Amino acid sequence: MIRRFVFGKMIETEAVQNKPEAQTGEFPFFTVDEKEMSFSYKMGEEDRVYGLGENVRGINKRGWIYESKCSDDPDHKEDRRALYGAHNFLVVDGEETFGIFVDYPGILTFDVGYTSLNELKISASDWNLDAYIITGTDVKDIVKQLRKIVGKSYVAPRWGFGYGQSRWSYMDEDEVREVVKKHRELGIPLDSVYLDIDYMERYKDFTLNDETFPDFAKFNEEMKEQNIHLVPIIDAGVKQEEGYSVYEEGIEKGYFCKKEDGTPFVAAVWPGKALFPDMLNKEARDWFGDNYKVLLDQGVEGFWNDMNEPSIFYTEDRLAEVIEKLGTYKGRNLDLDLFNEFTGLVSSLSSNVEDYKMFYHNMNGEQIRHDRVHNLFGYNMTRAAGEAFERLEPDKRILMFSRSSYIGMHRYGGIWQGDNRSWWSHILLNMKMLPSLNMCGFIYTGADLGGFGSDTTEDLVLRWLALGIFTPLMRNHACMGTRLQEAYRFEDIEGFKHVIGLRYRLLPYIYSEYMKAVVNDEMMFRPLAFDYPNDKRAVKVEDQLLLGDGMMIAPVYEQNAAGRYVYLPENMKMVRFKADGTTEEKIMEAGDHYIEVALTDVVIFIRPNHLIPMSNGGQCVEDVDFENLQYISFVEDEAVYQYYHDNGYEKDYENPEHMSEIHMTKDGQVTVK
Ligand code: MIG
Repeated sequence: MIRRFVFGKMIETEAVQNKPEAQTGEFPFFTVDEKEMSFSYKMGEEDRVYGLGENVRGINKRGWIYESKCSDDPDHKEDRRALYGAHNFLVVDGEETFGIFVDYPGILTFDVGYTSLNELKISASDWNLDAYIITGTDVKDIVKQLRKIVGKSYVAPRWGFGYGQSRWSYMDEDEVREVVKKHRELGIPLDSVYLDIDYMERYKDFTLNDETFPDFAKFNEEMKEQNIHLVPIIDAGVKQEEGYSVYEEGIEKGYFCKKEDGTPFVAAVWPGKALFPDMLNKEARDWFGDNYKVLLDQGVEGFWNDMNEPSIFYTEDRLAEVIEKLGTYKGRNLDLDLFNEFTGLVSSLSSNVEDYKMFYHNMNGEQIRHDRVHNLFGYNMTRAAGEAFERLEPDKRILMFSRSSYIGMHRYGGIWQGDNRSWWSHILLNMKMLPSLNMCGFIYTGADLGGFGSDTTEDLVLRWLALGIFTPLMRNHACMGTRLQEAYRFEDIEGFKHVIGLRYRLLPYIYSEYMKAVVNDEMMFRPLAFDYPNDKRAVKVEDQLLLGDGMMIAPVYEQNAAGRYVYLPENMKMVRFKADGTTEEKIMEAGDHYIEVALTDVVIFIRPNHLIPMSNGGQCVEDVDFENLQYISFVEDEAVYQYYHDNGYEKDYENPEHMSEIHMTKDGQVTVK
């Protein structure tokens, strides 16, 4: 059951598509403090709290304070409170089990037993919000109910499930050609190459550098002949430059965010002085979206939207202020205070909250200051794109994922997990975010495999790939200046071929589970707690996940580990895919096991009476045979699998013809219904 309660007058986020009637009765579970603008709930000592989408720390969010405040923060450390997204949904599971979704576009705080161990306190910065209380039979049911009101998740084209190679920065056509050639020559599968900001002419959205990419349409053609999709980045800020048509047109029509005095708000981002299109204004959004046509017309079928928190390096006013202050430091002693003041001052320049109060959106004729709707910007940039794709390419699925997001954006695109680091701890963080994101409707997601910032190592890339082969978005991406980390840069090429190749073999299962999660409003990745709620051990496990109904994964996330401990909540079959092409299968009893996992092994666990459909693999998704399947299975009596199979580019997602039922008997007989 979903109950909607209205507090003040919410600024419409359009996250919820079918709003239930507002309730007038008492707000359940929480104590409401209107003055303090907060909801408090007394948690039972053993209650677990799930959700909040993209954020730091555990699957169980207890013991920290989180914020919904879309932030460009490349340090995904434990002491952070917010990353790029604002996902205001959580489920308390314990003495009482219920979900709460706070539909509120400004900054929110979720104190989950941080200030006081057993208190959950949600505080808003303004008392204008809708709060939904959801109760149901269990956590999965509650999640499903939320998903029902916020709408169906975005569906990526099937080629978007192939392996993608990215790096900031591939500077020109030849560099891209080289990446593709290396993969193809060595037989490392590949489906896409991502273009970062350097493909543009001086970081101008919807332009191409015509020296480095002289004939982009032709180049796209050349790539497509090799089954490679080029996926360019689009940034939120539009360069201020006379004669640049996007800028000129935006100014002429008044589509950029403005300051109080009505002049456009200018901030420094990649192109230098830049303006933010008013993504919250329908006309401006339509206009921005239509600009993607420039690239669609040249054969592009996918994009990633970046810097849309929106990220601000600095503004002119703030820079002037800082420079003035710095001037007053002359003659002072060079003590630590001065040093701290000075470094603090300089670092305060970027994404400063004060700057978010300097500009306005025109929402249905009303001027709304940005900070009140901060968390809707990235969402609406991606919505601009998604809605434009529906207009411009109605019959085609376009790959789209964003950095910043809010619940509601899941209808228009996926997300990637932003600027992680080449740290072992970030494999685990990547994994822990998957179920939380799935809860909020973000199913097409993945992290920068190998790590974005810092130098990576061969073993880290391999181990990370061994997780990445399961995530819908499987992309190796790295920051400029870091160690090169394309698979072919390393020594054990066979190992990389094996691990990446396995993705393509597992695709029938991964794609099918993805589509079912979307169509049925379910989660592709779940913590063990959601399926084994009465198993005291299982509910605490945070480094293993269920993938779909039949599979459990348990990636290795420590350097130099020979394997790891795995907890099995029931008897399962372990399947080990080895680099020499052999597969080892072993039925294991419920309980704890130490599993050896060589650097190029991939180990999965199959639940009883389940089967995993697989293919022969391929060099790209196009090669994969989704019809003549092979199976790995653990059949005690009979296994039944609901297989989703479509052509991967059409949009009739809910057509029942895409479903078939695969039965397998104990002696391996397969029938398909
Ligand atoms: O300020 O475009 O998260 O993936 O490579 C950095 C350059 C801007 C941030 C993105 C990252 C991308 C980078 N961008």
